[in-house]
Amino acid sequence: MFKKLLIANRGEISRRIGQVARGMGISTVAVYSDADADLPFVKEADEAVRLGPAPAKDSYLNIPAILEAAKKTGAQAVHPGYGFVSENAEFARACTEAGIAFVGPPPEAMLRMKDKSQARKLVAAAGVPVVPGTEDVVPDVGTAVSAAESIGYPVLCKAAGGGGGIGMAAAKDPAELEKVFRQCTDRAKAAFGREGVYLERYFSAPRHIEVQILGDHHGHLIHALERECSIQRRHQKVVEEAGSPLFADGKNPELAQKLFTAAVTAAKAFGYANAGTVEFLYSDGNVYFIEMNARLQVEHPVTELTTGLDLIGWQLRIAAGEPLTVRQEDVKRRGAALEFRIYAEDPVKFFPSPGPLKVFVPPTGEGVRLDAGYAEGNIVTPNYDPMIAKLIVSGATRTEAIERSIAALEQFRIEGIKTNIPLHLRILRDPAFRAGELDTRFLENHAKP
Ligand code: MV4
Repeated sequence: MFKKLLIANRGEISRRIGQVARGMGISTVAVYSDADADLPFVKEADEAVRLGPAPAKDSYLNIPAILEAAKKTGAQAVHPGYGFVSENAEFARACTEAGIAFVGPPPEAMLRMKDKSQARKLVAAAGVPVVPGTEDVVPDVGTAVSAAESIGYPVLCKAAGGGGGIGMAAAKDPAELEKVFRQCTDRAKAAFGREGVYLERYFSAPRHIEVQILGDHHGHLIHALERECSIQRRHQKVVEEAGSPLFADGKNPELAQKLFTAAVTAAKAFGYANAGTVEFLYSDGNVYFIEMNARLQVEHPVTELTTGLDLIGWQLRIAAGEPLTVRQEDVKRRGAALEFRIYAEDPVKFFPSPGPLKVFVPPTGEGVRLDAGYAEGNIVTPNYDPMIAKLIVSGATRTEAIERSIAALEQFRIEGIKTNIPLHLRILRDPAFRAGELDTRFLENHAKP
């Protein structure tokens, strides 16, 4: 096992990776920007190296500075967390070339899933169900209109270089598609420097279900069941859970099996290793692959709490070349878990709300875990994502997890900034949420103040 790990991230995920690593006898190196010097993840690390000024491009995205910090401290491995450099194949390659293990998938696998249109084609050829759509990027409006004729309207135009919903636009007829195709192409070029777009049939209110994957470098790859992440706002997840209410009490067993088989087949088609997530849409009784994420996800704790798997521990062992000794038949769900992303934002208007954490008293209780990036007295600056903590609550049943969540969120004391805790409580009290009736439009229609 590595003796020293550099964590190329910040906040709660840096802290969490550090805790797991130190618990495995690995010494940790935090890297930080000027804005973050006083945060817990810096203080708790065995060593800390300043990367640069607050802007991410000068600090957490500054690849030369990160590599320099790793070399200077003698770190044998780098864990990138999520966001920032986590899905950057060049960074992964630069680590390997410097003799430092990258805790993540092989760069070749990352590159195979980077172009979303190529990724679709690759997994479809392996037999994975994909949303009906074009096999490649669409070269011009005329081709788009004739392709849409056979896909059937409404269609969704997506940027091949994108992912996460950036640049997506739906069209209900050929006239709208002509407009949307140009718009989507222009946005793709502006956001990703590449103009390739592809078409899919548009589902108006799907559910978002994802499957956790773990694979080693010896040909063993398993899934660790599903998470449901349908409750989002502007492509930012708000509440995530394991398992999906779609499969509660043994419901839809054939569909669940189809989903897991599709996820494992997709991951193998990409030549995947380490921890990753395969994303699907559920609509009208079917699941469809949309993309794969080459990283540890924000919401990985709900999988950890319901399967007993130590995902970060496995990431480190796999990166060190150890075999994954967990067998597929050993992965069983016990209970349910919910994760609430606590954002520094107005709970009604959703404006960011940076400022000093004058009071920060997290809840305690049975099944309650808090992964926080900040402590009382810290200042939440506007430089990065507004997520300040994740409250993760588990129970023997979804209902028990919900009741415990309400108690925990009511107890959570935060003063100095506004947070979305009131929104979480509205969601938890919503009858549709409690019935497990979720879709990606949930917040448009429910949990209103
Ligand atoms: C879709 C879709 C409907 N139909 N694809 C948004 C993020 C990106 N990863 C995929 N997304 C969507 N793709 C088709 N063919 C609706 C969404 C979508 C969505 C998906 C998951 C979670 C929340 C969402 C919110 C709005 C739209």
